[in-house]
Amino acid sequence: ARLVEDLDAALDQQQFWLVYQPIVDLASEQRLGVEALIRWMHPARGLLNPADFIGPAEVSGQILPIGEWALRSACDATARLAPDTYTSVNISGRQLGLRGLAAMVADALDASGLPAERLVLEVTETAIVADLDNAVARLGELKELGVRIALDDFGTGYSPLTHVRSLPVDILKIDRTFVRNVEHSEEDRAIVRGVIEIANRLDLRTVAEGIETPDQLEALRELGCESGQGYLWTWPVALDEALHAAR
Ligand code: G
Ligand code: G
Ligand code: MN
Ligand code: NA
Repeated sequence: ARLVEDLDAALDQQQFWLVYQPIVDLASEQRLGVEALIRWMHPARGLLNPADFIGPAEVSGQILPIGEWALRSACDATARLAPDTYTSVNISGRQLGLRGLAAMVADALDASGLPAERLVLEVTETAIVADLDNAVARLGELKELGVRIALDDFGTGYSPLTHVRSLPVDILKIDRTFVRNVEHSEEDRAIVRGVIEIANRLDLRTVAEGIETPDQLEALRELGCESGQGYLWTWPVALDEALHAAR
């Protein structure tokens, strides 16, 4: 069967689950939050990563119920198991197009008991720029709930960086393509320095993605990046493991 047909059964049959990766303060290496990442145990194909199915699910619209499930599950798990930790959930461009998005998020917070301050929603520049006026309206409604917004994969989109000035965002996530060679590449350091300068000017927080080595950690600290995530602490794992990997 085609993947999108299998996606229909996947929610009913509980084939999705979430893994979590800690987000740490780079100075102290204390955990600030976790990012929730979806996985699919396909009955025939085995473990599938988001790269295998999020794209098709966006095209078919199935990302809407799947994304809602991911958000509600992450809120429930964090409220129960992870006090003092925020949870960061990826929101797809299709979800951003929903007029009822803020109402759904409000209900997920209500149902789970998770305080709004402990929820971060990650959106990509690409999803925002696809329909800028709508995105600004939806993000504004989400911010009124008290949740924070992170710009994911920052620096990889084609939009001018100046867009960020007019967007209701709180956090810039520095894409791991800029982190991979940060300790060796003056060019990559210049880009990271630029992102951090923008963040400081606009009073935004910074999160570096894909930190794998102590040298990368040190380079990012020197550049003034506040927080980060990566295999240096752990790859995405069950929530209780993620909480132990970074305290
Ligand atoms: O989990 P990986 O570890 O493979 O994640 C790859 C990408 O898949 C992430 O950068 C993120 O953008 C996307 N992704 C992961 N989980 C979700 C989810 O619950 N919803 C959406 N829309 N995207 C997700
Ligand atoms: O939402 P987003 O695209 O940012 O999701 C983060 C992606 O990066 C996930 O696919 C996650 O598994 C992956 N990832 C997390 N930490 C590391 C890391 O240290 N190195 C690499 N190569 N990938 C990572
Ligand atoms: Mn993300
Ligand atoms: Na990213």
